[in-house]
Amino acid sequence: MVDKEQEQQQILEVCRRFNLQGEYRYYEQINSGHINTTYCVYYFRDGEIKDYILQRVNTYVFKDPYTVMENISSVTEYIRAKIKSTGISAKRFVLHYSTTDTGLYYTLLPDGGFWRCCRYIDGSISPVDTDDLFLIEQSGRAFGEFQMYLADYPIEKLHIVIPHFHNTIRRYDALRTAASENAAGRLHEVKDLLQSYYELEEKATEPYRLQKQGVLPLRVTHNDTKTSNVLFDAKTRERLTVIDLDTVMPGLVAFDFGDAIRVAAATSPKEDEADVAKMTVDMEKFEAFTRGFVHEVKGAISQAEMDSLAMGALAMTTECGIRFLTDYLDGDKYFRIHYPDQNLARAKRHLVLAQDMVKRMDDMKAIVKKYSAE
Ligand code: GN1
Ligand code: MG
Repeated sequence: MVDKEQEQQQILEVCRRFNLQGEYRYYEQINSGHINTTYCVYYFRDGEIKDYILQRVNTYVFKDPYTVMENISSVTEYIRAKIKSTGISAKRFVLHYSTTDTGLYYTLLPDGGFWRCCRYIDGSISPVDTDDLFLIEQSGRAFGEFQMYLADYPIEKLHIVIPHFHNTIRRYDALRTAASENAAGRLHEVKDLLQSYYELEEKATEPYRLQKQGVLPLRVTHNDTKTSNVLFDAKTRERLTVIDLDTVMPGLVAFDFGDAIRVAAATSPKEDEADVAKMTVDMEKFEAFTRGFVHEVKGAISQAEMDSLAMGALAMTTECGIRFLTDYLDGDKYFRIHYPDQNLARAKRHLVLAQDMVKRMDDMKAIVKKYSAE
């Protein structure tokens, strides 16, 4: 743990190492992510405020953060070159990470902290929980577009930064292990919840099994497609780019689509919504996201992939729910929490949403079909 003064000193040191120019003003912590520690730092230069995003990467989660930065720098350069080749400036449409004097995309502090820095995109916003249909559709376009930018990226170049990340079968195994170990002594509280999640196992693991059978191909995917991981233009509200590229790895289109739906298309976008009675799929939001996403990927993905999208929503909602439940059983070691039972609240919310997806599967599939046929 570092206190406020040490924190400020560390931040100033990181800024110095990344050669941030101008006059330092202040910094603030951004609390929306569950894994890394994120700050926004403000400098004054050429008569205006310039902001930078500094992050201390969580090395409990990302055991080899060097490979994370290799993936990110390679993928962002690839997208930048692609955008530039169309004659447009890529400045606002892809992240730009800073380098140190020695050309590195990271710096290590004496306490072992692994830090990186990127320029904040001017005039951008990233709403954490949105109900806005226009933004939801735009986020669908942003993630679909991301896939398309990387459709011909040499997938074998990517490092697997977290092995078996969206392996839903292993996620269930981890849940069983956590339940049998009962490290935090909380098993008795979650017996019913566990049982309900086990009932979803067969359906939730289907996309993963289809990949193993060779029906669904691996592509370069983002793997963390929350709406809060999209930047929008503050004025036009159109998408600018997707952010949080830590988990860019080989994956299924259905995972990127589905992981987005679990947040973007729920009646409440809050991951820990306590009022579970109101948790259902909001079909208007589902349609908005699908319209955006399918518009981008249509023609480039196979029929089997298109048919798997709605299934992906159920798979990713369930998978994320069991990850929260596993962490609750383990004693909250993985996801950052802001109050004691937050992982439990997250797990309950995701279960109710996943159960509703089972009921609405045919309707969700029909919407995907409608936009893929257009
Ligand atoms: C984590 O750090 P953040 O909030 O972007 C997690 C995702 C989960 C997400 C749930 C590396 O992402 O997989 O879907 O929380 N990232 C990692 O909100 O585990
Ligand atoms: Mg993330």
